[in-house]
Amino acid sequence: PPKEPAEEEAAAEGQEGGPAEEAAEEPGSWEETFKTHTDSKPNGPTSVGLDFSLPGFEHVYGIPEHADNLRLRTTEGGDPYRLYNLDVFQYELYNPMALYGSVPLLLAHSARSTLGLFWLNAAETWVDISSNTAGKTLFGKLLDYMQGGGETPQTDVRWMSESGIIDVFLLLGPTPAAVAGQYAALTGTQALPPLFALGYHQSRWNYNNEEDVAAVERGFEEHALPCDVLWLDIEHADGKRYFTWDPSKFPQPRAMLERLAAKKRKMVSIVDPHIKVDSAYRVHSELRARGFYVKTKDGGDYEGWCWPGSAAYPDFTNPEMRAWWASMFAYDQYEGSTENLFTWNDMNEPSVFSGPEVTMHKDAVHHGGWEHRDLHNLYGFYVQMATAEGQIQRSGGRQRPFVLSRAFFAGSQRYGAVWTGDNAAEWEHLKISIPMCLSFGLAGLSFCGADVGGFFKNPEPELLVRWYQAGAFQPFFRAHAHLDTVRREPWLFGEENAALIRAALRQRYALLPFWYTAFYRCHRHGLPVMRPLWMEYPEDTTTFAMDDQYLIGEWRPP
Ligand code: MIG
Repeated sequence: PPKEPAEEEAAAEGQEGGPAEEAAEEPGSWEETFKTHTDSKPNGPTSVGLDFSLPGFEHVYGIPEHADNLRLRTTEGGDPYRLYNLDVFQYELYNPMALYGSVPLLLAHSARSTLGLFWLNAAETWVDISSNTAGKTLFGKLLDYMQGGGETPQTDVRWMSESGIIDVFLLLGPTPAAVAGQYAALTGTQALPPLFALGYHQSRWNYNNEEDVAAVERGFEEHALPCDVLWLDIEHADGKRYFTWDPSKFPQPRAMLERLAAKKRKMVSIVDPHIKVDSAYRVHSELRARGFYVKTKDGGDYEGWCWPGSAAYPDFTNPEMRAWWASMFAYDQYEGSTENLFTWNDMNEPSVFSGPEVTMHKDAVHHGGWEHRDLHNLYGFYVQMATAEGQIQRSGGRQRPFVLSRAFFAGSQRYGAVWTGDNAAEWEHLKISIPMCLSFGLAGLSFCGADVGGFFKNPEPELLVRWYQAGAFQPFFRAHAHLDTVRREPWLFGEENAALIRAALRQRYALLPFWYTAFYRCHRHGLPVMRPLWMEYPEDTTTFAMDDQYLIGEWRPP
């Protein structure tokens, strides 16, 4: 919240003594420039932080999203792990840099016990991890003594956030399952997906028109490949005006959806949160008239450049705006939509092509006067929340929603699925999909997957086949590909490869009741659907750094 005027003066004049004065004079404290961007920092320099010492713990996990091993590394001498939802172009692997989503939950595990640290702060956050045996706390030294003089390991964790308050929850376990339950009690459990959503999803950027959709569906039928859902990316909308259809490519969306429904198939269309600034576009004119857009520091509607050209950003932190957004999914509001149409929320970090680090300026202003800085990592969470609410409402509360989101925060599991964003058709990306999804699961996000086949580049046939075989055993199972890639529907790689992919898809469908039950249990108890081995065998130290094996399903209660 804004500072008291007295505090502001004190800080500005450095009346609090030496350090405050230095801080105030440090370049960038009050106004910072980054490339061509300026952050006005009207509240001056702020930050909160806290150090934790974890005597007896050597292995820490969690704080997704990072493209890294499941077991976190120490960050000494390098950058800390960063939590700041960003639209990253071609992300690098084994790297602590921020990606699309953030969950500030860290788990520590040893053969004796497991605990969690939940740092509830949605501002830009950094986490430093160091292994500390020399400068131990008294408790650490006592542990050494109790264990007969041997050196017990200790991990130190430093949390730092740019703004907000210190609000931290210590989850004392002592078992992995107990920590998962404690975290679920705070943030909720995974929403139970509708059964179809656990089947196979076929996506690409883009299926070009209604004929293309029909031909792809026919391909699945003719090759006896099970598939429940076809996806439409941004090109389906009229000039990237979401909630509309391109009139020449998709002139009869309702008839198309009914044809799919006749085979019990579903469709997902993308609805992004950047809204084209165009007074002839009803979504825009209503949002503007109701004052529902995020504002600049000077009070005007915040505008940035994105897919539609000039775009504004609905303020999803405003409950009235979310109610309005939800109402847009009513069948008479979203024209051409039907019961079997579901939603994909992309670009909700939010992505702003013209903004600093491709996101929103931190001094933009939200409902209640909060700066974007204070709640950045929550924006995407609220987009998915409002969209899921819209789907529930349109069915009169009778049907479960399905919404895929790229950005997320603690608690996003209550609103649907997440995926690992723009990976690449490379073996290393297939490999890292496992620890990335395991890490999501530890942070409560059980319904997660990676683009099967890899988003960027063209997979060689063996990589595609292997990716289907792996993806069939990950919770969210969707093939997806970039606009510029070669078409890769499973039958395009010869009969032998199609047969291998068919076998993988059938394995998935043979186990569908098993997946559904696993999700039901997760929904009830909060234990991840896809789990690292150490959760099941907490005393088996050989499992603590495993990235390439995991368990699905039955959980024996502790
Ligand atoms: O700037 O909608 O991660 O899955 O196909 C790219 C187009 C925007 C990024 C998503 C990707 C999607 C693409 N989107």
